[in-house]
Amino acid sequence: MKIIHIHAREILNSGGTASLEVKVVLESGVCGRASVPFGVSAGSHEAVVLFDGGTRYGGQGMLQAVTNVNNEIAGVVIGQEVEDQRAIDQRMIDLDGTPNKAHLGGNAILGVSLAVAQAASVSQKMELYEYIGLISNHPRQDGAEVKLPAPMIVVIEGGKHADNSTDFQEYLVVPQIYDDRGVLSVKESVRAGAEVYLALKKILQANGFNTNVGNEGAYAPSGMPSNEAPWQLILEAIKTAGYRPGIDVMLAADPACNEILVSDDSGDIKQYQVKKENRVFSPQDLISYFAGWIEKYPFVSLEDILSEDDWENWTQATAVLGGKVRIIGDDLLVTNPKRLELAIKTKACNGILIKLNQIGTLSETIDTMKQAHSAGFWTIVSHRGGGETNDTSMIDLAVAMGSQMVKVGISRGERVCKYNRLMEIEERIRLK
Ligand code: 2PG
Ligand code: MG
Repeated sequence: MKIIHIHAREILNSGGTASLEVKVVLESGVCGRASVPFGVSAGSHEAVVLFDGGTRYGGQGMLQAVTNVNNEIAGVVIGQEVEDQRAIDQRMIDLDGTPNKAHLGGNAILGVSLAVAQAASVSQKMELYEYIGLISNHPRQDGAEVKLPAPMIVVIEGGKHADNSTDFQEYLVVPQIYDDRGVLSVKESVRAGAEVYLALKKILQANGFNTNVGNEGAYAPSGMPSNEAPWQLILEAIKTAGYRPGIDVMLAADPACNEILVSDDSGDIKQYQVKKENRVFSPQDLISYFAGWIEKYPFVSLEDILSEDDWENWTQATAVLGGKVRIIGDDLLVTNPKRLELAIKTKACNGILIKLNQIGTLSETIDTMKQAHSAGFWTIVSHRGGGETNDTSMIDLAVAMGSQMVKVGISRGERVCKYNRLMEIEERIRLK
């Protein structure tokens, strides 16, 4: 089915600035629609988010990216068969001609890439996760036994995602509630996460902390005595909600250490400023610090415990900690197949965070995820910190590719729509 029309427009994102929505129309009249998010603590190796600069939306308008879709990209995509996802993505990559999509903007390219997939799935009368499964040669089985991604829920946030909170960015819970057959129940796991979140609110209040939420819908309490203190409160919340830490509900952390990196002028000596502890950490100090957390608390994974180019120390961290928990690369890998290849070769980590807009097309994201799974890496598909939208394609992607987890906050509309989509998919798959 041929694409006859493409239209991009500016929309609002969860941070009150602009994002981009793309609509693709087929000759049958079928439409596909998608919108793209971007991050606040983005890594420097990500595909470029093309902002307008100037004064509109504080410099973060997307009119140039909109124009790029409606003119240059439309020129190479209109007339193409919508089912040729890979060829369409490649046309846009070639048209862009830069290694990081700086010319057209990763936001412009991804908007089209996802809207094309949406239109194709509607045209084929398939759910998006079924269609992505088909084009990635990853056809999935339906039925009661199917394994779905577990929710990884940020419940306390700091760093760049909140003011006056912790130095580290994300404190997460990973509820894993199983049904009678021993299959993970998304619905019950989401409920457990929500109940822990609600219990945590009361515990924070009882301890004199504010419970306003940050960018990702997690609490952003000011005045935490240390960066470790949130874990005690979270463990208490898990128990108060009636769950067993380490059995029903596990923990995960994303300290986002790239954001606290302070290098010397040469960039050779890497140090990390941890203000709450009044200390400057070396990479070795950080590894020992997080090793201490693993001894004390039931973690499944630690993400970005070092900065984005500190390859040698990542390898060391994974050698020391990677047998106990998954070491996840986010800013280190930016969903990029080349960086992932290096990580596999150097054993720099054993899990990858997946964000569609870090690389900028659906086809490249699928390739990265396949490569990760073949190397035994976990894949965790993630929301973005600041400029999120109500698009739920990331959930369909995680289901289609068999990801271990999805990382999303559990309040604010742009987050809950993602869990609601995951629960809807579970119902569809299990009932078949
Ligand atoms: C992260 C993300 C999402 P941002 O670091 O994992 O939680 O944050 O989108 O701001 O980069
Ligand atoms: Mg991260």
